[in-house]
Amino acid sequence: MIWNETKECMSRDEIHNMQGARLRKTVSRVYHNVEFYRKKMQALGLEPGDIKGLEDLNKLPFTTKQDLRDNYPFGLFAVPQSQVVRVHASSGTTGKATVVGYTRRDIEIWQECVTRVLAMTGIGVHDNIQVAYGYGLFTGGLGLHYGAENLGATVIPMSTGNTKRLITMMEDFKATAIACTPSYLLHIAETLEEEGKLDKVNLKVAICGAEPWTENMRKEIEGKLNLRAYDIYGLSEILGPGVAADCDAHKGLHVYEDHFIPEIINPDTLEPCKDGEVGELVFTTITKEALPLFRYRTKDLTSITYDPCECGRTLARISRFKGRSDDMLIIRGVNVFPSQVEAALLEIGETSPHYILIVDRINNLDVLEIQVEVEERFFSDEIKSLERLTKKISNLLQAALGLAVKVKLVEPKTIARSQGKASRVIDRRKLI
Ligand code: DLL
Repeated sequence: MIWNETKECMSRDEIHNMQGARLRKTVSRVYHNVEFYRKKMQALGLEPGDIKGLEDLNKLPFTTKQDLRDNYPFGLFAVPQSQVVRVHASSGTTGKATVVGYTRRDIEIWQECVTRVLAMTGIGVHDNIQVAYGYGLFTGGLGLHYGAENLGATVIPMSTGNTKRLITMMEDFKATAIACTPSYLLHIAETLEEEGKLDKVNLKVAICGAEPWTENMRKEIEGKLNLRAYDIYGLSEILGPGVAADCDAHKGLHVYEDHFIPEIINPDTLEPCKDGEVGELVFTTITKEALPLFRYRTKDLTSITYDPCECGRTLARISRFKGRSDDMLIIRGVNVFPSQVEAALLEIGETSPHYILIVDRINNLDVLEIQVEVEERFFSDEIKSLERLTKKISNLLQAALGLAVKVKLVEPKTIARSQGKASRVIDRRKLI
């Protein structure tokens, strides 16, 4: 196994000391260069010298996406424009886009983080990797691209847009690895199957992320494509892809704690959660130059453990994401995450991982309908088998969610496929 022992296998004391020292430096630099944080700290009666180490982290103010929007586009940057070598931005479906910036050093660190992830999955200089995340303002494409190039692998910069061409090149260029969203990889698998090419491609590793997916989905992908699939996490505000990723043990994602300090908080009380307890993930960056952030609230829900991993790494691990707090649906008082539906559906052999949740309000009552694709044969067989399967899925989902749901089985290819982040929910209540 290849890993960078000096950074990934330090003792917990060494990690703490390094984080403390980097935090002190960051706080002082930010205080002097970012008016927004200086004012926030002053309002709390804080001087940079009050942050002596990790034990003082919780004195610092939180940062939210709204703070980035309010300071659009470059208001939170801690360096002059001349030192910024790249910007990325989120799509900003609601309100303004969130803009992030990088100095040359930030780009180098980002590259190194992604390189570590790829090395952790076993990718090396002999691999040909298709990067099929979107290139452009989204961090997925360029993030994976430079990390893979830095590692010395051969990059095939596909971006998204043309699945047939991607498959032709996968075959012709003998791609051994692919990086894309898990939902897009399923679509690629489906297309390979249709074209009778599943055994003509030579993929060994997939680096999937940018959206929540379950362990069942990971196994489904591994089985369909006969490869090893890994989970990569990141967000543009903190870095882009490469903040954390899972190793061969698949027992949580290792956080690159030499650059980011993770915390898990209760999103209602803002108090820290115990290790192993699910809450909102919060990050403080400790090496970022252009856009350092204190205690950024990601809205991503997970838990953390500091126990050493069986792979030998000592870095903290966050569990596979349950979803985002703003993805959570509240239906007749019950909290529902799309990931719970996915996990339950994938327990049943006859369904595919293509599903959508539709929430509606009928006669003042919230109703959840789950549409899921099932194999063609259920539609050609006698009607009873379809009814039987509908009943089986309804019972299973009711038990998993604690809520009665309406299940509609649909034919293959009915639910729209996505090449980027999949959209799994239509909430018609918001449209009323
Ligand atoms: O999605 C960065 C990325 C690109 C990560 C490629 C991995 C691979 P944003 O567009 O800013 O950045 O979206 C960040 O996506 O807060 C999570 O809600 C979600 N997300 C990202 N990776 C995962 C993952 C990129 N592995 C938001 N599992 C985050 C679950 C993920 N959710």
